[in-house]
Amino acid sequence: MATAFDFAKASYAKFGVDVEAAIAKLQEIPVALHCWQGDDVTGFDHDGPLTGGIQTTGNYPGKARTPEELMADMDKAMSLCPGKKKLNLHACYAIFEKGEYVDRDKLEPKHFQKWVEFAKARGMGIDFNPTFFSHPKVKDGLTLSSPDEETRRFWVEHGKACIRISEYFARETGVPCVMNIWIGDGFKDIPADRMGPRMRYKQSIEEILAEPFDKNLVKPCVESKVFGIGVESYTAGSAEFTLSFAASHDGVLPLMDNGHYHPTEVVSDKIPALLCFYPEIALHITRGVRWDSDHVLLFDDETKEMAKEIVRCDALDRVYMALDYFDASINRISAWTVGFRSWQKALLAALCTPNAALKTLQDEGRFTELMMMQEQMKLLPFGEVWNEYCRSCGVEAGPEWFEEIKSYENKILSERK
Ligand code: RNT
Ligand code: ZN
Repeated sequence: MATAFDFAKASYAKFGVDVEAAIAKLQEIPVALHCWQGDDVTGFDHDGPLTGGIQTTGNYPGKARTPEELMADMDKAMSLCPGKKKLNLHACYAIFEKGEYVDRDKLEPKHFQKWVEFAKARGMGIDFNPTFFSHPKVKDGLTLSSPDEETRRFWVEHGKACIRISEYFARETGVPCVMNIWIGDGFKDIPADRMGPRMRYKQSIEEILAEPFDKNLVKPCVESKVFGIGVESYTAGSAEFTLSFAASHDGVLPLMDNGHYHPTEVVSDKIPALLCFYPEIALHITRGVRWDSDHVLLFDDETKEMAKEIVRCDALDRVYMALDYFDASINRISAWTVGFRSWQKALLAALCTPNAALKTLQDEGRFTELMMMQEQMKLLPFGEVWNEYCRSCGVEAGPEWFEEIKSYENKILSERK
């Protein structure tokens, strides 16, 4: 008897789309899941507040307090998500032995050994981020761009330590490590010198990258930002700064976070622009509501459009995709799961789009028909393809996965007071 999926397959085939090929392809594409959704970007190396102009809001009970809890929570989330995962860590998630502590400039691979074991046991690669915030050595809101040489040096040493750790991750897992440099450095009010901090930031990144590393193993990125909370007037690592830095330094990738632009700018349009010039680029995928609020990713129009661009530029192997959001107002494991599943849906929908046929309509100037067809595509039975994809990955397609969240919350999270 023909199944609902058979009908869906036939509906797509009419438009020349092979949904089984799309499903097989998506199973191979890694997406990095960020550890910091699990504990509101706190980490294990400090007790202070979250700084750097980023904020989590909400006080949902049950946040992870230890490496063991965080790993267990991530495991739970990942077990509910289809697709291939990569682990995304921040340096502040270093794991110290009892009584041990080293500052960020002295971090070593051994402080991440437990994470490596975690990743290897699950067949995952690891991405890494130096943590240039939430630390007493952030001076007047500045790190790598600080005019205070001691401060700047400390953070350069942190960056170098992270290069060494990134290479260790890549060697251990056999998967290249994307190392993303993002600093919150900036000013609340109108600066008297905009170029000075940028020149120092440039010099600092160059000093970090002078640490020897294998370019096939470590992929350094620079992430831009337009503003932060309390840093509204000026950001050292602006879009022009980071793009120019990446363009002028061999092997450095630009990283676009879609929360980091003015509200009418769209990263979906920037992806193909950058792909004209860079062999590889990186993304932080998030959802901003009115500002860079880092809401949980949903299967919404711009999310779909970003995925479509990656797929129709045939760039799934040139774009490193990582999720970056943090919501403390809802169950954090559900937040991870909904966001990861949303990006999987967006990629799957993009892979089930007759991109070549639509491109032909554009190139032949048949814009009336193109509009009609793009609207028509929206009504194809995508839900059935999603169901089949989830089945093929051994996870629940429907809301049944939420039962797992509820019981985990009752059994495990409720014990965390
Ligand atoms: C901040 C940047 C940055 C952070 C993480 C925690 O606006 O998006 O990527 O979210 O490093
Ligand atoms: Zn980001």
